[in-house]
Amino acid sequence: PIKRAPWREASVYQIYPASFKDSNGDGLGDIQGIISELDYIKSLGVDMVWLSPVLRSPQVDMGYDISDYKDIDPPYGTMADHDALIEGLHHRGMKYVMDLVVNHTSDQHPWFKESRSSVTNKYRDWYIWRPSRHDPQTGERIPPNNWECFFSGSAWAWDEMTQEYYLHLWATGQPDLNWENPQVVDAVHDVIRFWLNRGVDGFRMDVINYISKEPGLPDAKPKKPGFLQNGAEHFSCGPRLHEYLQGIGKILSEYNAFSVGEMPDAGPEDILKAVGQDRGELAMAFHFEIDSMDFGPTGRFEPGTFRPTALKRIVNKWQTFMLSNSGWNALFMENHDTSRVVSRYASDSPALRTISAKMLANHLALQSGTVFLYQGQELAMANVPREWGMDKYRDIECVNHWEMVLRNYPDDPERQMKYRERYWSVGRDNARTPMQWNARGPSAGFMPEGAHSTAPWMSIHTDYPTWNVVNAVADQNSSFHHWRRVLKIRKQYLDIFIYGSFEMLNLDMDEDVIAYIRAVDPATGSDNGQVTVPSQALVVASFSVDEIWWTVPQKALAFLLDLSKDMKTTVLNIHAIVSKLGNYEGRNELR
Ligand code: ISL
Repeated sequence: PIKRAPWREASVYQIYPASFKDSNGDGLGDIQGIISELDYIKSLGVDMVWLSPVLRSPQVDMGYDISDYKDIDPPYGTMADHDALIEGLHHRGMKYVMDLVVNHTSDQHPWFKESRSSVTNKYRDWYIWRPSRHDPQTGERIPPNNWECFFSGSAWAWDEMTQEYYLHLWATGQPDLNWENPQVVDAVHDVIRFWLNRGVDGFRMDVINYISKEPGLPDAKPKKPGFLQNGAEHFSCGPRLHEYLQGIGKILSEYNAFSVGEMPDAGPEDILKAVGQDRGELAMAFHFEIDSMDFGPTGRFEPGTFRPTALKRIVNKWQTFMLSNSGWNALFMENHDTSRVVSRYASDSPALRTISAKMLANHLALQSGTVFLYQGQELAMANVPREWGMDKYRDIECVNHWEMVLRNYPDDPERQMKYRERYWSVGRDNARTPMQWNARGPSAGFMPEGAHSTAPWMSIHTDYPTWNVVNAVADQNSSFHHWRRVLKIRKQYLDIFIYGSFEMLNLDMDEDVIAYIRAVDPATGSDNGQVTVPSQALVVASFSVDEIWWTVPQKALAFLLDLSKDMKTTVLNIHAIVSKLGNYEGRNELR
């Protein structure tokens, strides 16, 4: 059975530092800005704060390209600011989670500068260098394999000086580290210890399942026309991954540190190997089956559609699998790489936007797992305005893709429009517009009053006069207050919502309703083996924009009517709030 642990009960707030709050008026969010809003964060009732990277970086990929693992990037602040942030969090009883980006570094990192300087340099083998191949027909130089970079083009960059290619699964400015080299492993361990010694409580580990590549780096199987192919089958959860994770896990356990791995392209069995409670690796990991549900078969910008029934199946699979195998889920629907959930999965129309945010909050946060809430999600922030021109998009993934589209399809306005539609609906820029603190223009309180000679690094969403922190905090019916209540209920009834069992209802029915029962599990449930009352909860979420009828299954009806008055109100509130289903009136139907 699953052992109790504070991190299972925790909820985590993710901050995207560039867009959270700018304290000095340079248009970029910073650490002092975060410090000034710690009470706001605390008021949500979260236990930990995860910051996307603030370490030294040329910012090719918003700090996911690190050039010094032991210093703060000056636009974000200083080491002293960072220490003060940790102290401010600890003072308020919250923990600090740092983003650890060690699949790759920046090409400006001294290790890489050394590495590329000559084939005999002692850092050469810290990265993945290979000679070129030649096309048998044309004799032209071609890369060592057909892997495609996640940000368009080949995953190999040719280096003129030493006449070899280096591997970069992400931008050319993000060369992949060679974990086969024990010196790299030691260097990463050193970075981990450095921050743990400075008061960091744990790490979110960027694409950590990509660190072990299959020896020989074989060509990827063709999945689409053309030379370049997604090579994940050869670098996701590679042969030495668990050895590397155990090495990290050992250090983490010395410090009792928290960990969450980011693991795209990994299924439940793979992730369980990293998060099973006796594995000594990670506490939990993000999977991307939900996030990629509405992507096309060959990538984010290819058309795909979201269906609640597909979501239902994925949720059911991960919930039951982790619970029955003593693993653990990291629950998220929004982060800095996604679009906004109200726009993406429900509705951001003025009438339905708040209820959509509440519905999604309940659906997500009452599942079994540790909950991750992304900045602005609590405000029901929406995707960027549809009419935005491409000049407003900032993300390298989107910008590179758009360049590729213009290059390859200059005379195909229809195709161009198709992709622009995708940037708007699933592009990463959607989650990156600055936080909207108040209704005051021009920066919605993101920048200090009177400091508007510079523009914010990314445009503010035009809906800020209505959708902002001041309004949300003032309105008890806002999604902000709803998130507070859900995070509280989750902990108040932790035998149900955190350690309880999970049962999906009507798995193959109800296109638009996702309903599940959480119940105290006598095996893990309570410390003394006694089942407390209430012991079960029904969570119903309707993804329909129209009013619909839903029949409460008999087994849920029985305990619904049985609940103590208090819990009944709570549960009914959950219904009323979450669902666009109206009030429960003692019938076996919810409207
Ligand atoms: O862009 C993606 C693939 O199309 C995303 O799914 C994302 O890049 C992937 O989940 C990995 O994300 C992490 O590593 C990237 C960085 O750009 C992301 O911001 C980060 O979260 C490379 O470091």
